[in-house]
Amino acid sequence: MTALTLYHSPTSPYVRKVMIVLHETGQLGDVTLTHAQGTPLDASAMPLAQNPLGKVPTLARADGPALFDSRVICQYLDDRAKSGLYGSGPRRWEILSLEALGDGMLDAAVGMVYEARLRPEERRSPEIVEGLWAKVDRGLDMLETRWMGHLAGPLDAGQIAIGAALGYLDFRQAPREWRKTRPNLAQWFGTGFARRESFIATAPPAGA
Ligand SMILES: N[C@@H](CCC(=O)N[C@@H](CS)C(=O)NCC(=O)O)C(=O)O
Repeated sequence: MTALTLYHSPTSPYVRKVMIVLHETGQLGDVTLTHAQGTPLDASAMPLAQNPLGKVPTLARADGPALFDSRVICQYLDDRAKSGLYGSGPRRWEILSLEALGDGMLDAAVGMVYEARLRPEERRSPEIVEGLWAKVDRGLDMLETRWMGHLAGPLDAGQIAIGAALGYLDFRQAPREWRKTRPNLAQWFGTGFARRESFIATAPPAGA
């Protein structure tokens, strides 16, 4: 079997996607985890030789170039385990779109955290923060109104991305109360996805 090293941070929702796939496909034992954490302001502890973008997740392989980003890694792991998380036929396009939606919501939510943490207070922009939240908000509305049928189906990579995104909203944006106007999505998450062993086992450390 190929030696795999995953550059990992326990608070990264993109890493969480990959970890959920590893759990769900029974590949956890095939991967060594190496801690890496950084920001656009300090990439010194990031795997820059493997990923010049200085981001996690990055998956180093003994038999080929490192893989990034989370979408590529998740597809690689799915292919490696032949687990079918990306589906086939028309459903594949739905799954890829759902994953793109989850990742895009994450990009906006992570951007909000960077704005608050990395920028000095006097240079922060409430307009940018609200503009980023508006992306998340519209994404949540679309999930509630158009995607519940798909979410009710068997586990796939799109659902994993949405689950990781909702988990991150609870972790970093709880005061925004995303559940308030999305009862169906809240139910799918609370009574289904969030109860999966893979999701529980990959929770970010409290207080991090
Ligand atoms: N599109 C990437 C995003 C990865 C990402 O932004 N990861 C964050 C951690 S949550 C990171 O490494 N940030 C460091 C930086 O942006 O410099 C993916 O899906 O893997």
